[in-house]
Amino acid sequence: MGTTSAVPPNTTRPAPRVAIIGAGMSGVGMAIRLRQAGIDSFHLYERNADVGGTWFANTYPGLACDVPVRNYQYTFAPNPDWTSLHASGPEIWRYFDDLAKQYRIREAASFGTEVTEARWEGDHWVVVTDQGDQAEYDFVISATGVLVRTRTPDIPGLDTFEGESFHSAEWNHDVDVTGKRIGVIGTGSTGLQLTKALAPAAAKFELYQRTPQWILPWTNFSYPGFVKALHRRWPGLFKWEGKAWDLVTVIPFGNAMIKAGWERTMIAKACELHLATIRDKKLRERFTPGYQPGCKRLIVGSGFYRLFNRSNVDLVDIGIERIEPNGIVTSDGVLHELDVIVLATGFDTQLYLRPMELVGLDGLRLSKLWDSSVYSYRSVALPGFPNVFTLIGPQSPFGNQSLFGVAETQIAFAMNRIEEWRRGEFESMSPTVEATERFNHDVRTAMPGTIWVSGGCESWYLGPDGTPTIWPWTVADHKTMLATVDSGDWNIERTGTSGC
Ligand code: NA7
Repeated sequence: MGTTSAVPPNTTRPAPRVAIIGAGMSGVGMAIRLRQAGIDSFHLYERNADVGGTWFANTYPGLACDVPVRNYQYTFAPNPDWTSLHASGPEIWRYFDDLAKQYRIREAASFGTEVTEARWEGDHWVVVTDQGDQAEYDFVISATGVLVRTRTPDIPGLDTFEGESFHSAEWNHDVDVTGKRIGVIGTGSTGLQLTKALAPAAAKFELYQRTPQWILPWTNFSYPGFVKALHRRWPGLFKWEGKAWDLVTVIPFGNAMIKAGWERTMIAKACELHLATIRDKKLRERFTPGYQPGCKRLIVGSGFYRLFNRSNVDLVDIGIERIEPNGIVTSDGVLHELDVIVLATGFDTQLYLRPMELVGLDGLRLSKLWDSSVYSYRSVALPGFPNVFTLIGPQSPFGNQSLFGVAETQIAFAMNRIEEWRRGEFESMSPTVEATERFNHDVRTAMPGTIWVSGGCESWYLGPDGTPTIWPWTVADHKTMLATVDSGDWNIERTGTSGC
């Protein structure tokens, strides 16, 4: 098996039929790469009504990305017109909208359509949807995302609340929250952004905190017009700015997550100094986490703590006992009367492709393979499922990284295999069980040094047995491990062979 070749092959083989499941960041990226390679025989399936994934579904006030925007875009489709270092949710969605138009993504997509099953039929896949359609493909690309299925807390009486209540990812824009009594449950990145956006104009704002979070102080700034003009005139500047942000943020953050060292110390110090800006000692104690910074996904931003000096803003860190028609009752028996309750309670992060069923070689089912926990081969493939590649699937590098860079590495891996197939170099390939087990053994061995294990917290990175289901090395390692195919790790069917 070779490495990269974007050159169309000298072969009479028909173009590969590719099903892309999900039209979010990674699915759209894959579709663009296929178009750029002259392969139009692909189809996207998307359960939302349009492209964008997370950036389509989430529309809550204050939504923004905490990764510098020059690193939060495809390197093969840079945008010179970003308005600020940290782009807002609507601006990121417009980026996808523009790309969808430019690369005719929507005409190759079924929206409002969920894939329920994909079956391997010996030499091709049959993809079945909830609309009753089915179609045949040579490859299945899973691009189903990670922060997708909302997690609704199991609080007694939630359904009896007579005000407005919704999850942050299902924002109800018919509700005018200005001047209302608002309770936000959850203190992740979403809870922080909502607090900054809603607290100033609320009659009363209460943030319900179960676990305090570390917050890295950070600021945003706008790009002046001349910077955009420069970027348009000399697109090469993007590379330098992207590389600079890589050096200042992406690489040190990545290193801090996986091993002890100056990066971890520096990030911890910055968070501690930020916390120390709270003058009121009692309030500071209530905001002080009991675990190391980075163990839960680090929150990035400034201006949050000082909002709690306002008379209309309160931190509620007494447990929630139940919800009544008029508001939330805490375990001290106090009823907090509210008009709106927002559930910023996160996502079920261990589902990935599920509830979709994949049926692979010898009737192997994904639900069986992932019975006790999700896993993969090097974050891109699954044993027993030929010609399936996963983007932003289990064991991808997640901790405070730009998922664009991660997805690009995985897309390049899938594209290289598709180009090889196009040249007739193989019929189907899937990683061996042994190689997958070896990879997972290496992952488990590397985990204890990571902040997600040693940091002493519960987080959405952890699988059911408490082991993180994410990549324990650097993004550079991820790139290296996916630059080539270790052919001994794969069952490869070639024409006229029964595997090697
Ligand atoms: P997160 O980061 O998963 O945060 C969810 C928050 O909701 C977290 O503070 C949880 O507390 C809290 N939570 C969850 N269930 C409950 C119940 N039952 N009661 C009280 N509090 C609860 O989700 P976000 O949407 O903020 O961010 C998701 C990702 O988006 C983020 O990591 C970035 O990648 C961007 P806990 O800490 O579990 O005690």
